[in-house]
Amino acid sequence: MAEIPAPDLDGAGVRLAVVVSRFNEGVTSRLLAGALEAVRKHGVSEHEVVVVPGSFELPLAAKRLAETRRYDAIVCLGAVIRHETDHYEHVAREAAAGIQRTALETGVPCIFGVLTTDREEQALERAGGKRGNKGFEAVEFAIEMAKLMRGLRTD
Ligand code: INI
Repeated sequence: MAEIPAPDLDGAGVRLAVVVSRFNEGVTSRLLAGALEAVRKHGVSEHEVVVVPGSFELPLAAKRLAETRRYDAIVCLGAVIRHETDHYEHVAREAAAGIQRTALETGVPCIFGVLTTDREEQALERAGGKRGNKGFEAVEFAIEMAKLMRGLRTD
């Protein structure tokens, strides 16, 4: 068995943008609180918070922010909760695909901090409830990826 090294989570010198969706605000405000707690805990040097109406809009805002080259990583936070129609499927799929495409097209890590659940209760459990806070975790992943990408630079 090989040991996987722990991530470098020192946020000194790291600049992050956090894009958060207003839709399902009862959940996303908790994700944002978790994200900001991680920003403070790990000493992230700079951060900006940008609000979009829904998770479907996360990729476009993330892309614009990535293209400024002002950020080492973009954290995308949202909560997509299943309702009676298949609207959920479209929003969740496009948010996930768009966020990944933005990362691949810009070379700036974009972290998928979007909860996709059947019920609000399950989302709340993962937004500071008994299953942790996906927003906090998303910032830690962003710091790890920012550091990793610096190390992998070819120029
Ligand atoms: N947006 C979400 O972030 N979560 C949802 O659960 C959701 N649902 O289920 O409708 C949702 N819809 C709005 C969507 O993200 C767009 O803002 C809207 O379609 C306008 O483009």
